[in-house]
Amino acid sequence: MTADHYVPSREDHFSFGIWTVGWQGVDVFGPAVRPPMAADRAVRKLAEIGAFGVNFHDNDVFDFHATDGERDKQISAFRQALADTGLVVTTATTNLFGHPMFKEGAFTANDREVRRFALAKVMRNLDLAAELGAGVYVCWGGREGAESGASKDVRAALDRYKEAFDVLGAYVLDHGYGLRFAIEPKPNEPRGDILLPTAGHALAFINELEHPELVGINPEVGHEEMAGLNYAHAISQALWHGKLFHIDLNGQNGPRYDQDLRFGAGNARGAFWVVDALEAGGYDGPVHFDFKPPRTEDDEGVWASAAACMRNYLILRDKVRAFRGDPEVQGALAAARVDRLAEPTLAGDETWRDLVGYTVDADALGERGMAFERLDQLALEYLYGVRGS
Ligand SMILES: [Mn+2]
Repeated sequence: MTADHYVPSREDHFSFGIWTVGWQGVDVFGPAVRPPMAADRAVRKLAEIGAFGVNFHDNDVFDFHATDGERDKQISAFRQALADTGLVVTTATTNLFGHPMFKEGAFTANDREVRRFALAKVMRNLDLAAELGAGVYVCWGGREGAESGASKDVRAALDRYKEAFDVLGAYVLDHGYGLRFAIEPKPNEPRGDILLPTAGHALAFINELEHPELVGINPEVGHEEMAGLNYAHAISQALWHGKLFHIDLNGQNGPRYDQDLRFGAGNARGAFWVVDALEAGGYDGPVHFDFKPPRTEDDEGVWASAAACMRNYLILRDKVRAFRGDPEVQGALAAARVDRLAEPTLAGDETWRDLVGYTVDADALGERGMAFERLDQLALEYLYGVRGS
């Protein structure tokens, strides 16, 4: 393949959070290394490098303390940049973590006034999200959690978490907005232990809501991997439930702090299977990146790292398609009996009665090899670049 083959187009539906390229590099040990970036500049630059859409927190566009006049002015500039570039707002979300009032949580804060304000803040941004045409509203509860045992009544916190989604679901339905919510799980950071820590926890929680049909999940590569889990499996299960409303792609090197590397960096082998799972599972939402250009980068490095997220996705998509289309791989899949799993264990007219006393040649079955190593080596050779293009 030529290098030009990996240039993104709008049809690829790549989107970025405004906060990703706008991250100033403030971390626990040091201050900002880059100047603030207005949302409208982020939109214009993202359009230049081939993105299709954007996602924004309310406070990516206007300050927490903005007056109505300042808020309107910032929203107008954002809206103008969208109109000038043709970029769409795919997704929106709320900053319920930055202001000190949220240090102990938002929807599940012990202080009721904090919870009431948090809901009002989300409702106000839902209006803007609907107005700008977003289809998905992400909820990352980064401050919902605890560092110590007695400080948080987890069962009461889950009651309040449910109440929040029930109220917001009613708000969206009463206003006739075409918005659905996507819960973003994360195991820790900034809180010691965050509620709804993994995709599985969030999927179970959704079943308890008044409007479960309005709520799905937004799993992030790094967040599942911080919990030592397999992200491709997480999105495959979410797709199976019909709950993969959105994705946050980035890179991570195993269980450690949230690295938010560009997509394809970090666990590259995992990234190959992520693209494969999205392709195979028919995911048709925005291909969204939630990463942080490292603190080492200047403005030029920010855009190089954003462009590389899309480029790496396209490179991996090519490799995945070549892998799946290779007759030798298809032979290896057949040898591994992968297709046999699609066959129901019981025939259509059978019941448990047909399995009473069922016998097999157990030793012969136990002796059969599965030929998975050959299959996986073929995938690795595509990834390493010695097969295919
Ligand atoms: Mn992250």
